[in-house]
Formats: sequence, C-alpha cells, structure tokens
Amino acid sequence: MHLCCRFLLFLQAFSLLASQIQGQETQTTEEDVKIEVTFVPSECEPKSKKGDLVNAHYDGYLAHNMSKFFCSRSEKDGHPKWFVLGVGQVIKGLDIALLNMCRGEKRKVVIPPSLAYGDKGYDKIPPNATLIFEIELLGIGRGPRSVEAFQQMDLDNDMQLSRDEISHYLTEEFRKDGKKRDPSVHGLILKDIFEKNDHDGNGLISPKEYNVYKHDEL
Ligand SMILES: *[C@@H]1O[C@H](CO)[C@@H](O)[C@H](O)[C@H]1NC(C)=O
Ligand SMILES: *[C@@H]1O[C@H](CO)[C@@H](O)[C@H](O)[C@H]1NC(C)=O
Ligand SMILES: [Ca+2]
Ligand SMILES: [Ca+2]
Repeated sequence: MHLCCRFLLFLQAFSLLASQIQGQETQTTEEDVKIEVTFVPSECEPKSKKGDLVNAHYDGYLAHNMSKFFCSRSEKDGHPKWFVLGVGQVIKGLDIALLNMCRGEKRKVVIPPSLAYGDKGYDKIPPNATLIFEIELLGIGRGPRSVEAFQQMDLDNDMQLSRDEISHYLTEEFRKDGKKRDPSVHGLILKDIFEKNDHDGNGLISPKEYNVYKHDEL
C-alpha cells in the first residue's frame, strides 16, 4: 500500500518541517560522509533534493568488521524504503548520502558516528561506530510540502484536518496516480490514518498529532 505509506510520511514530514521552522537547527560537524558513486545510469536526471520522497534499497555494515546490520532487501518482505529526504527520517549521514542522486544510481558511502548513532550506538550498532551503506536509489517523487500541504488539505482553514478533508485529499491523489483500486482501499487508508494519528480521538487531526517521528529509525 504505497499510497498509504506515502501519506503517512507526508503527515510525519509536516511535523518535522514545522519543528525545524521553530528553530531546532541541526548542529554542524567537521566530519563528512564519504561518497563513492558505483553506478550511474546513462540518463541521470532528475537528481534528488531535500524534501523529495525517495524510494531506496540500502544495506548497512559496521566499518570495523564489515558485519551487515541492516538490509532493506530482507526486512519487511524486502520492500525498498520510502522516506522524505533531508528531514531526519533517517540518520543524518543517509540524508546527506542520498542527495543529488538520480534514479538507478548506486553509491557506497562511509558515515562517521557523529552522523550516525554517535557515542551511544543503537541496537546492533556499537558506540562510536563508523557505518558503511550500499545504496540504490529506485525512485524520486514529489515530496510533501509541509505547511503548504497541510493548508492545502485544510479546506476550511481551521488548522484541523477532518475526515472529509482527508478523504477529499485521498480522492484527488488516487485520481492523479490513475491506478485502478478497490473502493474499499480508500476507507481502509482513511481509518488507518485516523487510528495512527488522531491520538485524542476527537475525529480531527491537529498539526501536533502528526508528530509520530522516531528519532533513531533507520
Ligand atoms: C562485528 O562487530 C560487532 C560489534 O562490535 C559484533 O557484534 C559482531 O559480532 C562482529 N561480527 C563479526 C562477524 O565479527
Ligand atoms: C566514543 O567517543 C567519544 C569521543 O571521542 C569518547 O569520549 C568515548 O569514550 C567513546 N566511547 C566509547 C564507548 O568508545
Ligand atoms: Ca479543517
Ligand atoms: Ca485529534
């Protein structure tokens, strides 16, 4: 259910961008991501940029012994990951590593701990670990447009998204992508959106209720 995921990302990104606007700037660092381009398709446009919705496969290795700690091809039925680029849905190093990349391009990147899981580590990743990722970018799409997108959905401008407003938005999105769908999908997605986002259960989604972002998610 790509559209479902796209929409949820869209909701997440709204809150992220909003919090950035409120001044949570990323700290600067002296360490860089080392990027090695391992494959470039003959046609290499357009390039990914901050705010795009990207679809990628990536395998992660610990640099010190090259053990694989993550593989998008074997997790979750091997579906490539969808995420909004450059807004902190993945570790900082990956947000940087996937910039300016075209569909079909492959990269091998080395990410210092300061742009990954730092001196705390996370799960299988030990403290101060340099990470290596092999990335393949499969798709680039129009990303969410944060405040503008919220306002676009919020037809009556009351800063709350009602079921009708989101339903209307879904109808438009489905019409745009032109794929045939069982009509029940619409209802299921709508239900899912409200279950996951309408935390106070008042039947409206407030800007605050979009805040479902998990910091350390790969
Ligand atoms: C590589 O290092 C990690 C963490 O230091 C360790 O958990 C893992 O067992 C090591 N893998 C191999 C194949 O040595
Ligand atoms: C991680 O690196 C920091 C800064 O270099 C150091 O202070 C800390 O002791 C290191 N932690 C571990 C577990 O190696
Ligand atoms: Ca509204
Ligand atoms: Ca609510």
